[in-house]
Amino acid sequence: MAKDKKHPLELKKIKDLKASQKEINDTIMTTNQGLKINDTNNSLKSGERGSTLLEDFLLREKITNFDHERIPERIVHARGSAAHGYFELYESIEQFSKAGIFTDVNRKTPVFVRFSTVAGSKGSTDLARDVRGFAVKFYTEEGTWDLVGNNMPIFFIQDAMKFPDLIHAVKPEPNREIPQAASAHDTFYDFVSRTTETLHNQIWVMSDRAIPRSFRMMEGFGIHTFRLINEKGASHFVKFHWKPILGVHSVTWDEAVKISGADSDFHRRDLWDAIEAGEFPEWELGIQIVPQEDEFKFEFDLLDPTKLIPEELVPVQIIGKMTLNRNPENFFAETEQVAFLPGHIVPGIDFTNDPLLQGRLFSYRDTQLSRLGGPNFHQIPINRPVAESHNNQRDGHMQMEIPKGQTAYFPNSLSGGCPHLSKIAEGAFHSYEERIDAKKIRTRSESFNDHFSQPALFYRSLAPWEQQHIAEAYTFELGKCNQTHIQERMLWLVSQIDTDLAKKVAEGLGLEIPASIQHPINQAIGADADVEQQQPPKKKNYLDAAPTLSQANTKFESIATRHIAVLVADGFSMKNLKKMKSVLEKKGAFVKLIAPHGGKVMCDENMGHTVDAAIMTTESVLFDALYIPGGKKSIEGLKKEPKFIKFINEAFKHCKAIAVDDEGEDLINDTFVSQSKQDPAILINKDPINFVDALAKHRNWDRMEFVKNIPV
Ligand code: HDE
Repeated sequence: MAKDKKHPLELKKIKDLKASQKEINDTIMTTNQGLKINDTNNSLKSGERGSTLLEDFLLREKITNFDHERIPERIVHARGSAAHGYFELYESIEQFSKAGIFTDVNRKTPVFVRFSTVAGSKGSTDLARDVRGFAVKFYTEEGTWDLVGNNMPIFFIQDAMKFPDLIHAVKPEPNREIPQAASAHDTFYDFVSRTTETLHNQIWVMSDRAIPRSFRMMEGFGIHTFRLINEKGASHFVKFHWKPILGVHSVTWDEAVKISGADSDFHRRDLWDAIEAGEFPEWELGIQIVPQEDEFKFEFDLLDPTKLIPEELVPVQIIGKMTLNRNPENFFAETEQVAFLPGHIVPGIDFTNDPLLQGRLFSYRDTQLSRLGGPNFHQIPINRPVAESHNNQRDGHMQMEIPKGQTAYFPNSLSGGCPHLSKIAEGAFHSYEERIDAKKIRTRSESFNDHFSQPALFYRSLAPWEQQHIAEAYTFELGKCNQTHIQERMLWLVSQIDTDLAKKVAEGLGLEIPASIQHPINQAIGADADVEQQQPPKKKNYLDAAPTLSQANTKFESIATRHIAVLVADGFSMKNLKKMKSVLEKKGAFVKLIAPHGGKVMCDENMGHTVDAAIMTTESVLFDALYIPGGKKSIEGLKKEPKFIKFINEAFKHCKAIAVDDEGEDLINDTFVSQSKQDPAILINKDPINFVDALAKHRNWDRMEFVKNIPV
């Protein structure tokens, strides 16, 4: 197999690197036609102080190009960040799939991955409470495969027909374009409370999954049930999972709100910086396989995208790893112009009849036609396959090739029958021959009707701190709604998921949980929806809990790429810092010096150290943990600047690890930390390895109850 085959973009990069220095030095500015230019600062005028002449083609070319620099942003997932990388298979799964990417362990398949929020515009904050897109383009030798997923394993709706309603409800309200990148408003909960199939994805959005610490610390899911097809043509159902090597970690809502102000590019920067530092983000690819004959074995329908298959029922088999090792060189050309299409599959992978997936197969190409200006968007470098393409498609806006020859039809004899067809045995795509014998009908399958069991399972499976975060999130979101009847309807629905949860939320809202609600709880029943009725939710307790759904059971091994704030002023203890820093950096953490001012800060050995950030330019929420080395003079200096106290109190409130040495203890005595010195993540004069252990646990959530009422 072509082990060393490189994607054209990778080859170009190597070539570019060689050429770049020469280009930077030698390239002469020209017009788009190659005409050399000697002035790009002044327009052509009738005299030094006269009017600009229409004749000025240099001005017109420059401004016209600028006027058309923007293209329509994506209708959803507008805000995104992306990176290049590759996928490697651990072992062949040829018993399930004939796809080269799943059978050839010697391949290094190039990928381009775009992460995104859903609701916000292109310039909105990274830390919005939202689902994250997780779209992977595999440039395989047999053609491009796009796995266009999210960071949550289920979706809001069951049928593509509801997608415009869902998005219209969550986007800013159309009369006043408020709120931006937020689901906390009346129209969204009006829709959710009348469309109970949304409740499962909705409770995931209320969970910490919706405010990740990093793109690098989120799971990814293909969501829909797909098929894998083997060489014999046999089909297995499959769900795809991405498992981050760094584990699944989130920030708190209070941090998310503050990060949005302190650095609205937080996730974008984090991804970029990690790759630049050589700390390449990695995910393992997992599959859940369900044999064809087990299609009806579950309490839910495999075709229903609002349901997940608990890993406790069908374990995830890890089959390979994806590594992101290169940042894009141009945001627009790559991250903005990339076009993902769920319809891009390769032999060995196929669709199912999931009615959401089926609608997506139409939507993505359709949207790219207007977003990228015509049918030739596959010719844009980032969208080009590595597999060669030949067909009789011609012309259209932005045709960038020069197709040669007399013929553009099939069959032909004038071009020797080319391009010719190939046989299935030679790798041609062939749809799985599913037997269909049914009425043409516009309805929803009865088997999709249970909207409560899985949200309840999810809630039951979480740790107490995760459940508390969910209660707070519902209270915040519903508290932002202005209409009491919408809040009450939501309270009733939440009470059907979990009574205690609903009670907590009701208390926060200052409302009673209604005994019942009017109007249908399931709009999917169509025209009858106008009839007032009470449909009891069908709950199926097929599992007491699914621990794999909880972030409490993720990986807590690595501190690589964690950001540690070290608070220092002139006179800090060099000995302490050196000891701590060497341990942290050996484990891949990023250590940053925060001082009262920028420039240099002096240690007690009279050496100047470059400050990474002056306290006025940074915030506690941008760091994972903090360390205060001793040094009497340094502590006195830090005490003079009140923001250091706020900085420490916030880190404490957000349950982060805090280490202090020697006189550092004096500083924390002025903060709320002093009331909690027994906390295992507060380390006073302890060996650095204890700090590493506390940091690897991400947060000490046991502190949550204690810090709940501290006024920070
Ligand atoms: Fe999308 N979705 N979607 N979606 N989606 C788009 O395509 C759509 C759905 C997802 O980084 C759009 O190129 C419909 C599920 C991601 O470029 C659009 C339906 C899942 C991205 C579109 C869904 C997704 C998109 C907007 C219901 C998870 C960003 C721009 C039938 C499995 C990809 C674009 C990127 C983008 C339509 C449902 C994930 C309008 C009609 C379910 C990650 O075509």
